Amino acid sequence: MQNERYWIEKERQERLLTRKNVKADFYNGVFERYEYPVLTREHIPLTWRYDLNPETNPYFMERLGVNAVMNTGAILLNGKYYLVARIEGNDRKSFFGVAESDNGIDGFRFWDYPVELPDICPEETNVYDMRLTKHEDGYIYGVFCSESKDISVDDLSAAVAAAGIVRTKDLKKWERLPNLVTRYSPQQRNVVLHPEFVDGKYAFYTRPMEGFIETGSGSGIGFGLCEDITHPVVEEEKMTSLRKYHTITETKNGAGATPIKTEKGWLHIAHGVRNTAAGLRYVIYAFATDLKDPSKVIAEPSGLLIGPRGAERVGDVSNVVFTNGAIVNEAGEVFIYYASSDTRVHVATTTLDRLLDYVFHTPQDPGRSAECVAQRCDLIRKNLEFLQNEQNAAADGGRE
Ligand code: M1P
Repeated sequence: MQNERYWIEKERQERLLTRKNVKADFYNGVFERYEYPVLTREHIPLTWRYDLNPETNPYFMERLGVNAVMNTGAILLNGKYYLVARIEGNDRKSFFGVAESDNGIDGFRFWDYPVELPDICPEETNVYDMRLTKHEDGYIYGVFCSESKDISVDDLSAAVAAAGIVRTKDLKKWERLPNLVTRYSPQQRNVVLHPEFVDGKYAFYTRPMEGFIETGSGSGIGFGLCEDITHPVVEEEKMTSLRKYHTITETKNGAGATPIKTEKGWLHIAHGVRNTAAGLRYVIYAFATDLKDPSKVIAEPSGLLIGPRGAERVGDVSNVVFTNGAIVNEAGEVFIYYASSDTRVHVATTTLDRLLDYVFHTPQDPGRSAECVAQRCDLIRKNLEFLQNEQNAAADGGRE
């Protein structure tokens, strides 16, 4: 017989899973925020956490607790919205789970089992942050961070980050390929596979790093080509979106969602990091690259697209928003999945038209306060003139 508490918890979870999401009272014209996160640790099935047998779990305790659900890869398949979430156990190890929804804004439910990745790297300690790419070769690729202990130094917390690669057709059976080798970057995180061949080769967005946390001289998001995805090597990385002094990318940045193809260019939704007295602050920004040369930035609006707001600001790693997945549906609606403070997952919605308008018509960062204030005064002057003209036209209309 089930423990009575099971039914209480089951009912409570059912209320959470069936709760309708509603647009939050937030407006900036660019995207909508939502009242509720789309995934939290409370969404994790009870069967993943509790031993339901009262003989072996008389107190109905969580035996394998889950600490956080965050950073999700995202994909639309056969009209359903799928997130491949980073799930962090109480033991700090992350793994992946697939959650499915009919509409992309609520009702996400995890499948019965988490993803069991082929275990081909005995030294791999942790895996996280999968980006899903529907590639023109017919596979869905998942590129994720594969983390191992750095045994070359005498430091217990030293680690090495590499890009792990898996591929699938159905998110159920996963084939693991060797980790990506980047000839000149000792560490890699935030690696994303471009959905199309470039010059007949697989193309990766990379993030050259000198250390596990610090990018060192790594100057931004990199881009490199790879001949053979089954023996993935990137010999050369050139730079795309750069880190810049006194901007949201000063400390580091990294590719996020798989780039979205539009008639004006590839749309990228990435993250930028700056340092503050309160620690690192992660925000989400957007830019576009050239359709023929996806490494060439052709538009980069000033500042952040999504920053941590309200309750999003607090969590295991506070002051962080991070994305590694977005979905565009057939109606041109865009769903940007982002985690806040490494704790839970939210959705922001917009449309392709609005995102393109944002990316191509938001002014660039001129780089200095004096020029930023001139840029703002120019906007104000034009607005005041516009309002005056409107007023004049209304007054003229009244006189006629
Ligand atoms: O803690 C914030 C994020 O830190 C890392 O991002 P980056 O490599 O840019 O520093 C990632 O580990 C990410 O998972 C995490 O959300």
